[in-house]
Amino acid sequence: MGVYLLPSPPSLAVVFISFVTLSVHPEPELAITRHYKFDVTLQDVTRLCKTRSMVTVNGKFPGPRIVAREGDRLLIKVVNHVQNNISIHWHGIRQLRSGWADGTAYITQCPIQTGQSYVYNYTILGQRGTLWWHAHISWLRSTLYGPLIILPKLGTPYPFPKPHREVPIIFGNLIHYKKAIKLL
Ligand SMILES: [Cu+2]
Repeated sequence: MGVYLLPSPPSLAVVFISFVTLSVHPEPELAITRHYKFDVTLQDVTRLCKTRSMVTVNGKFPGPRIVAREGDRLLIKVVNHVQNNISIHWHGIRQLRSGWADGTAYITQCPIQTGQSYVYNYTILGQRGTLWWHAHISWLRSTLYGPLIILPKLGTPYPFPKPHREVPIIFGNLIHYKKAIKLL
């Protein structure tokens, strides 16, 4: 005949420690997970009176802005609809224990091939301010880029008087290839 041991009930000490832990940390976790989707497509874009076909994210040039708060987790699904291989680098983000999400093609990941997708998954720790994201393969970064804005945690003030308004400004370099070739 076997002897069956019933699991013992939680001791008073365990119950007490759990109660103390809940009492010390009554605030809910404020960090959230934010979802973005980047569709990489070819798009006709007109700038400086010229229209050209370029690789874009969601048809925008510059690309869409990402906004998060310090401590948030970002899940960004990148879907490649163009003929080029793609990877997106999150410039300036410290990839702490998420190096595979850095986006440097052939270094931390294989590029995303035509018709394929990849979900970048990382948490922003100890950083705030305005950074940017850009393609990290070939010269695609010339048209694939956009702002990455990290706000302070809720309830944490800026280290300067709160601005009346914030407007991200991105500098890019648009080359009209026909003229450039003629100059050569
Ligand atoms: Cu970069």
